[in-house]
Amino acid sequence: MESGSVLILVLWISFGLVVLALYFAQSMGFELRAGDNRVAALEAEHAIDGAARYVGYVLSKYGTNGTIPDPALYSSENVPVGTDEAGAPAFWIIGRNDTSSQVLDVPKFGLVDEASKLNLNATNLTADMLAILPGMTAEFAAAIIDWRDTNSTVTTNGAEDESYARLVPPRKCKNANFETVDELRLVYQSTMTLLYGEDLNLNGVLDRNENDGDTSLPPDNRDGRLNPGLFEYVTVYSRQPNTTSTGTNRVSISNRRGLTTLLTDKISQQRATAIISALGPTNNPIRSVLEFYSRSGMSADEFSLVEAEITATSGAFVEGLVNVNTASEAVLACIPGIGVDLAPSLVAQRQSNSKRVNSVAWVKDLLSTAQIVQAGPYLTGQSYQFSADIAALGHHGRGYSRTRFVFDTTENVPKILFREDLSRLGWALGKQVRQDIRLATTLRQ
Ligand SMILES: [Ca+2]
Ligand SMILES: [Ca+2]
Ligand SMILES: [Ca+2]
Ligand SMILES: [Ca+2]
Repeated sequence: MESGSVLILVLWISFGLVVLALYFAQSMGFELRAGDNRVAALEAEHAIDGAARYVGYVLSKYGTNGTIPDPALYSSENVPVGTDEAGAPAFWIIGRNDTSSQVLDVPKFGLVDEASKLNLNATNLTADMLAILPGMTAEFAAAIIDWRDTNSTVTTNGAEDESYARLVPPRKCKNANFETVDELRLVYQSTMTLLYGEDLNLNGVLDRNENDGDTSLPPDNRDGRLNPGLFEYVTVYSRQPNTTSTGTNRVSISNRRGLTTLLTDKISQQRATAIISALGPTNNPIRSVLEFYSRSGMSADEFSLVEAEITATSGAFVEGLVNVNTASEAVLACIPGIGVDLAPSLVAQRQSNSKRVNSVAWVKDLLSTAQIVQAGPYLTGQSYQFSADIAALGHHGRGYSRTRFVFDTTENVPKILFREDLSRLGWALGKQVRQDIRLATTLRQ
């Protein structure tokens, strides 16, 4: 029996300067006794805390030096907490599919790489890039850039103080970096449809109410495919350190002397000389690690020895690079030099290539020299921030709680940068988990 009633509460509340939050609650279709439910809800919350500690352990063991933990090495689905008896509290880590094809209502489980998304604060992010994302408008893309840039000059289609002054209540354009992705709610002409699309519970899969047209929220086009909103594609957390695994500074690709030392050390003096020579004259600057590889004439094996040791930028961190090994087709389509034409072939290539881990090298074979020059400054093969979107149930499938954490691995010990309770978005574990729990409950009775 499916629950027919979906209760959606929408409360816009403001606090502090002007912070708006949107709350949802969806009836879960379980028969719950109030007291037992409270216990189960507490168990679910404790399961989430336990899961967060587990994720910290997983990242410290399998997610060091920019590595994405292999999902085969950790548990992310129906993981029992406290005891492994049937009906114990359990958690799930809601992940994302590597492919654009989706099975209706079946989430993928695992950690999500924040570098798979566009970073709203990346200095090389443009309105034109954002506008390529599915469902975006040129106006909202430009308003995002105006919200973030430090000037008050209205860009084409954009919005600065004059536009915000007309809102009720009026507010100022921030003119500074985004601190959270949720801040997008404050940007001029922000709408539920732009931010959530059809994915009202932000789980990356097409739930029943997201494929029934206007029968229940959200409005959707009932086409059997999930059209996510902007929240699916953007982050504020991705950044990688300009230091190596041993804590020393990476070598700048414009520092020929430093490169010679590194290449001699990692490969050989003879190859170092040949590689430096292949880079060409120094008045033709190299703009990215990918372009360096393309010009160097190195083999993929040679490049793998130095890739994590070199950088194209100064400063302690590089902000907002996109990991070409995890980014969705929609995100790759926004990258200059890749675009909507080449993004599908990149996704197809990486799915058939097991040697892509931690590297951008394979991209060289799919792009022209001009495309490499354009795309290189946006791309990386390393990731240091991960979301753990944890949903949990108390005993016998009762209670439901969900919290999303963002972890940072740039220091030795993984740190939590952000946590947000998403329980208000309602059930996000899909139809199968719900059916399994009902079946287990029925068998118990
Ligand atoms: Ca501005
Ligand atoms: Ca969904
Ligand atoms: Ca709907
Ligand atoms: Ca749809």
